[in-house]
Amino acid sequence: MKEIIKKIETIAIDIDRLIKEGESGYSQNSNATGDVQLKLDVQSDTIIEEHFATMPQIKAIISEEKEEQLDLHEDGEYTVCYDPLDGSSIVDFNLSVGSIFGIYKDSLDGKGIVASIYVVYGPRVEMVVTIRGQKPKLYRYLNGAFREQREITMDTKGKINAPGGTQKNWYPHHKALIESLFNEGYRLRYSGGMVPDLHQVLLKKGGLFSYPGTTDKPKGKLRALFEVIPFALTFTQAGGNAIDDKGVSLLEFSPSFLHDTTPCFFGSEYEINKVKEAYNGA
Ligand code: AFP
Repeated sequence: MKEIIKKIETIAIDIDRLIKEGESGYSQNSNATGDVQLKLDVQSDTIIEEHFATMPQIKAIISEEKEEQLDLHEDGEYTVCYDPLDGSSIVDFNLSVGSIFGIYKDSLDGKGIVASIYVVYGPRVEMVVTIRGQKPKLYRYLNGAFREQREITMDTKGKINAPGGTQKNWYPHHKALIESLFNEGYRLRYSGGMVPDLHQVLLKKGGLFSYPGTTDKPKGKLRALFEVIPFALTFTQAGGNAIDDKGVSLLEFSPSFLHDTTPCFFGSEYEINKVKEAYNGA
C-alpha cells in the first residue's frame, strides 16, 4: 500500500503539471457516461495508466474515463478505481479540481474498499490518504515533496451546506431539508467540483455535501466506484458519515455495474441525522 501511495504522489505531481501547462479544450471522444472528454481528462487517464502498469501489486484498473476494466497483473492484489480529473467542466474557469482513487481488494463495492486517496489541485496541491481502520491524513505538496500535515477528525456538527443537483428537479423532501439547514444558519459553499467541495466540509470538520436522486436522475450523478465509495471511506474514518437516500452507509453499497451511480450524502453526525429524518418515509 505504501508503494501505491508513493506512486499516486508521483501521478499527482504529473497531473498538476499537466493542468498548469497542458492543452485545454475538448478531445474527439466521450466517456462511458456520455460526457465529452477534455484533452486533460484523456491525458490524466494515460498518465495514471502508465504509472500503474509498472506496479505488480495492481491487478486491474478501472477508470471513469474508460468503459471497461483494464487487467494489468494477474497476481496483483488490488484493483484501483479512479477518476483521473474530476471537475473537468470547471477546470477551464480555473476552479479547483481533483483526482480520486479507490483501492479495492476482494470485491468492487463498499465492503471491498481498503484505502482511498484523493488529490486537490488548487492554489496548493493537497492529498488526503485514508486507510481502512485509520484516521485520514492530510498531506501538502511543499518544496518538492508531499509532507504530512495532520490527521483529520470531524466534529459532530458543522456550518456549511453544499447541495448538488439541479434544484428544479429536487424532490420536495430534499428541498425542505436543504431549506431547513439554511434556515438554521448554514452557509452555502458549492463550487461544482466534488473534490474541493468535500475537502472543504472535511477540513472545516462538518457540514453537509449532498448529491441526491432527482426527478430526472433518480440514482443521482456521482459514480459509486470512483467517487462516492472512496469519499465514504474518508468521511466515515474521520468520524463523520456517508449514507444513501435510504439512510444506509455507502460502505454497504454495491454497484450493479462499473459506472453505476447513487444518491449520496456526506457530513457530520448532526446533518446526516437530518438527512435520515427528511428521507425517512419519503
Ligand atoms: P464534471 O467532471 O463533469 O465536471 O462533473 C463534476 C461532478 O461529477 C462532481 O465533481 C460535482 O460534484 C458534480 O459533478 C457537480 O454536478 P452539478 O453541476 O450537477 O451540481
